[in-house]
Amino acid sequence: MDLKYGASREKPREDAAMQRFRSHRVGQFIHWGLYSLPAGRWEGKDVEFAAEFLPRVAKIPQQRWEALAKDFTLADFDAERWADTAVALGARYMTITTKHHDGFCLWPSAHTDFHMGNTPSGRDVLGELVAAYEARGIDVNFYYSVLDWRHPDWRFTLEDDADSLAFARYLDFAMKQLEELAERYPSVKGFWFDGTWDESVKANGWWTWEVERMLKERIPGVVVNSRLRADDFGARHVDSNGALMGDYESGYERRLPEPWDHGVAERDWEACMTIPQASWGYHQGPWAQATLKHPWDVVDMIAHCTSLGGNFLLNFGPRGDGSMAPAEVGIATKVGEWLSVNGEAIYGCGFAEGWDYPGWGYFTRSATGDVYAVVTRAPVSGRIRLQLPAGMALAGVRLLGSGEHPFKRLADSLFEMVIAGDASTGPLVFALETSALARPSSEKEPNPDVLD
Ligand code: JFZ
Repeated sequence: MDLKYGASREKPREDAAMQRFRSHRVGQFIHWGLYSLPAGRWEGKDVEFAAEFLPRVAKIPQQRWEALAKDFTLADFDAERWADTAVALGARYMTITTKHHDGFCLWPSAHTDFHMGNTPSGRDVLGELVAAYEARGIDVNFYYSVLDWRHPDWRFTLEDDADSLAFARYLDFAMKQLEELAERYPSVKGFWFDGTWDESVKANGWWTWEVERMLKERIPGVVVNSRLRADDFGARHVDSNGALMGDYESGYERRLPEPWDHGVAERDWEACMTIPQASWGYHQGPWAQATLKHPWDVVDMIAHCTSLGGNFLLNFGPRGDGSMAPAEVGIATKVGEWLSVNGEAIYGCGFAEGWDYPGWGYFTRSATGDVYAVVTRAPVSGRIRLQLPAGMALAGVRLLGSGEHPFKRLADSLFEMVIAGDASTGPLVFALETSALARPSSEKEPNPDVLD
């Protein structure tokens, strides 16, 4: 069907900027705003819900929420230290909340008074972050919530002409803010849109199309997530003809595709993940702090995403004083140490066509065709089987961070290794050297799959 505001292409983008984004694989997400100050606690009571939703869940009067701005003093904020945590994690890009659902902006926007420039420090923290991260070679992307709880013209639904008029003014405001971001921070590499699920936005697919067009005109190579987009009929992410809108799919939110769902690898995609069970903004309560993920669980998710051609965006919730939570820095450091040894199986790698999901972890493949076995779920037997694609044999195995590793052949393209990982080193990664099977399937050898 003919769409005016559908996808702009059927196949993944292959320009240099997109290849760069795709090769990153590991990103640092940051949720930071006024909600970082109460950090999930209001009037002495823990509110067991994502901290960035506190004003809604605890029904906080608007003036009291806005009054938090005078306490946002940045007593312990240093953009350089944040950027160091991204380096420690091994992140190649960072995505920061420029404005979340409460409408508070981290940059001094000319289109609202509700921004960091009107807090005691008056600093442009967004500008400081862009400079600090880029100085370390880390790409910066902007998260922007289209949903805005504070703006008087925001509407969830459009019931009458008055709503439509108000919402048109809102969309104009948001467009101006996005133009402002593009103009003030032209080195930004991507935009990550959120809060686009309401009927009001779905009824204005033209606007999401126009935002994508505007950003791409102003910032050559800019990468935009699918969550921005709705088409002529309000279809989101994927248009009414089944083509992906935006440049990559951003629907994997605190969940990952099934590891055997190889069809996912045909598109670019990114999954985002919290460190605690379910809060993006920093939540100080035991509800969140008791559930922090283990670094090896994070590594498992990174390898999982890479094996299906996706990026993994790990979220950090810095605290209200501007400092990073030490527990999150600790996790980042462990993951980064693992990546410094094993990153050749992650960065620039993707789906290994022809290699079935092995159960004990994941296969990944580099741009030059090297295949890796990332063993995140080692069996208690200490043995793993490597089923190679038909016609292939294993010619050598190298344990990353160590050296040659023994293996034996069980049948044609089926091999086995004894592995000895432990919790201190984390998941082991093996680089697999392959060759063509020396001879076709022999009749002399029994087929282990067939029972006599
Ligand atoms: C949204 C926000 O509401 C949340 O605060 C956070 O910023 C997160 C990254 O994005 O939450 C979502 C968005 C989409 C889904 C679930 C939660 N989804 O598609 O399932």
